[in-house]
Amino acid sequence: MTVGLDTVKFAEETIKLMERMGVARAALEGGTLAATSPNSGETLAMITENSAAETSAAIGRAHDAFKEWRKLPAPRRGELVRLLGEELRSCKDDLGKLVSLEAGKITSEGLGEVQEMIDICDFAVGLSRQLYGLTIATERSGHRMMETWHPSGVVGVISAFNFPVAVWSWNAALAFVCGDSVVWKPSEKSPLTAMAVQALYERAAAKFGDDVPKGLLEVIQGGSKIGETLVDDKRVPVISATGSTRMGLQVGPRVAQRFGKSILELGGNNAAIVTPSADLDLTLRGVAFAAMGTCGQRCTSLRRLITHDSVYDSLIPRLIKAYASVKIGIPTEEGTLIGPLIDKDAFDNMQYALEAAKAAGGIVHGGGRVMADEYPDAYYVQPAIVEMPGQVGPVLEETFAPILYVVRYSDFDEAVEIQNGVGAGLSSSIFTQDIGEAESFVSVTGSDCGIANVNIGPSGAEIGGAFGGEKETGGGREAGSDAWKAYMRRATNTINYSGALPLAQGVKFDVE
Ligand code: UN1
Repeated sequence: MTVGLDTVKFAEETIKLMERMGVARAALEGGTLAATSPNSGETLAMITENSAAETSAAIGRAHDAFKEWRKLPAPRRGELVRLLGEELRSCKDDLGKLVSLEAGKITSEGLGEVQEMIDICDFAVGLSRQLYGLTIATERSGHRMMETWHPSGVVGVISAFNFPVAVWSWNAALAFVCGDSVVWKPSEKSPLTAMAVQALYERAAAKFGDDVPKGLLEVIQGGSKIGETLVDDKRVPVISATGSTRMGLQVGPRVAQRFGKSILELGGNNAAIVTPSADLDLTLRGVAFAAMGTCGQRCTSLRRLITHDSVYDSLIPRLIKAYASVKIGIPTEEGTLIGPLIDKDAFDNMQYALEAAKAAGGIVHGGGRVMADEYPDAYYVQPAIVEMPGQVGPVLEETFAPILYVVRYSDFDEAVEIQNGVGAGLSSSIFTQDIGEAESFVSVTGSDCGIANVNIGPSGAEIGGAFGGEKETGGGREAGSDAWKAYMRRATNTINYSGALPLAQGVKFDVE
């Protein structure tokens, strides 16, 4: 571990930020789970890990809390989320900084993550007055048919390091207004931001008053063992899990086996098609942010650039130049655009993928390690562009690193086929000025992803839309639109006020 002036500064700063947000210093010392900063490799804190038994007890408390919470009118529940939004507003700088320190995001992206939390709180407050069911025409006179939405129960949230707090908030803000309680297992790579958010939640709950039950939010810290405990517990009817497709393959069947519901937000292998009519200046900027932003560690990061032959030579050399000149560094330093990879595993995976790409005939630009002398325990890399002879080898897989594979196409249908020709189905985009191509791309015969954009990259979605994807991305939807329905159970009610008993479908069943 490096112990230089800078690294000591990170730990001190982290503890100060956490204390300001209401986390006691004692909770950051003496535990067995190390919170590490990817910026330096330094240990920021040693926190307490939870056992399976503690996890089970936390689920029990959340279950009890749900039974009380569900009785509150939804707009009253919305008030708690409004107060949480206020806490987030007042601590936006501190929490954003903590995201930068723990997850390695640059300042504007750390702040952006907190803004995403504030936005979903606002959305959920409005939603708390809009949990509508339908009234449906019945075939019987003197009857009314309607649907009612009821809270589901405990929602288990398993989140990833790359959006350590925003993804929790998409789930929790909705779950709370829907009348559910939440047990949250953050990534063991980002436990501190979760602790800070828990403390901010406690502040909001204290302001809310006595009718917020204890246990409405439980945070459990640790690795896959406690994740499994959460996933297997029948008292948790909904599991929302964000992570790799490999993780989803474990979680999905286990939850299904006990007839729980899962909301899976898994891997993405997101592409952009650059057509002959694309505005190349706009495309360049769109591609640069989507592919290099967050050091390529968003589920929505751009990984494949499907480029028309006619624009290849005007765009790709410019892009290679932009890649070579982008500022890589400590994410909180002014002007930095690319922070570190999360850890050594991420770096190794990136290098394997680049080797595999070379073996498959790819030409690699960039991709090497930088700043290793200064920060031997941190993994800063030059983002990589790889010119590929086709969609083969590592191009078919998601590697959570800043690698952009470029492939050529000559025919529009072929481009859409390449776009859809991978296992994942999260996000996609097209750069074009041709309205026919744009419409085709978002049409039934176009992109098969949960997100399909025109003239913006695949990443950086707003919370107002439903977020998630198809195929190996898992099919879940979170955040906006009607994603709330996954957090509630639906009842269909038929009410007979006729005094007679006409049966549906004209069935006769008369008894004396
Ligand atoms: C993720 O990477 O898990 O669309 C979520 C985006 C963000 C969310 C990404 N709003 O890039």
